[in-house]
Amino acid sequence: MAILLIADPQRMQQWQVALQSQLTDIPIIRWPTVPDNTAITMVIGWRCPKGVLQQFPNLQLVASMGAGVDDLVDEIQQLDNVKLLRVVNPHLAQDMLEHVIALISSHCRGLHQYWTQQKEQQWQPERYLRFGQLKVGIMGLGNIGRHVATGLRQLGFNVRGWSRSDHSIEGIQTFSEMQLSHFANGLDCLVCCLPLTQQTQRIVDNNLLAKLTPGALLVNVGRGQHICEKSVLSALDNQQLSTACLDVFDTEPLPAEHAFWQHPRVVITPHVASLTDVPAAAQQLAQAYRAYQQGDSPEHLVDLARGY
Ligand code: NDP
Ligand code: OXD
Repeated sequence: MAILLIADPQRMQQWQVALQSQLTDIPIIRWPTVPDNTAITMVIGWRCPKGVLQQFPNLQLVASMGAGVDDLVDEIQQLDNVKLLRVVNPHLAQDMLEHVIALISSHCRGLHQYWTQQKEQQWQPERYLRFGQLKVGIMGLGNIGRHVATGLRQLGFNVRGWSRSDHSIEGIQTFSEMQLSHFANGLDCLVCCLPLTQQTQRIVDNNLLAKLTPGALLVNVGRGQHICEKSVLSALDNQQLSTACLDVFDTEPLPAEHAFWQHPRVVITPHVASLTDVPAAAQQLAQAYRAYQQGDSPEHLVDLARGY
């Protein structure tokens, strides 16, 4: 029995150290040096090359090194009896909340605009917005979105949340799948914390953006494929959006020729909104591995039919 890591060398190095300290009796191997494919019972990966998992005939568990599993779901569906796990922990949710607070605060205070004006030595004071004046909508109320929604509520924002099923969260107006347009109507800020599935692909399109208050802020921390890029660019150009803060992209790293790089009102962060805390995540996955070996069901299994 052995666990195989598949990711970039730096990530594999961190994970190997963290996992080996939890699972001292299990060989932790780094792709692509695999002495015996039949020994691999678990793969822990990030952006695994397509088709690679089929090489391991005794594979039982696959885990994502992050919260998102969109690159793994299709492949696991092709394999017999392989379970998929993802990382869930409070650090991921809190770090995401802090990222979102930074962006929305900057929007309220016009910081992005002032940084641009500073380059031209322009002095153009404008009244700022108070947190309580903003209606913020969070798409996705899972481990991350729910924490972001409640954290923003505690800061005084008016918060709405949208999810597939019904949720009840104190102080937050919640909407379920069929109520998307009602949810989006009149929002000053839209934050996407969704997982990528067939249902959520390109969900931020012309129709959705048109429901927001003119001059709204868009924050995408889900996946690049959640937004329709053309719609976002045209909403920026016609002032329906004042700023788009994008952390995730169709292709990462974002290609050099992409229009987002040069757009004065696009704020780009390189998929760092919330980074996996490797020791905490390794502890979760080591426990899952042990539980599975003992015949118990590990925590945080992905529902393959739902896709998240
Ligand atoms: P969860 O699975 O815990 O939550 C997903 C939420 O999305 C749930 O509330 C779910 O609804 C809702 N949802 C799913 N499908 C739909 C749909 N069709 N319509 C409406 N709501 C839907 O995921 P996490 O909160 O842990 O993570 C969310 C995503 O955040 C990840 O998949 C990843 O893409 C992204 N992420 C990005 C990071 C970054 O650094 N940029 C870091 C970590 C994560 P319901 O509650 O009803 O099931
Ligand atoms: C992600 C992550 O899913 O970094 O994006 O965890």
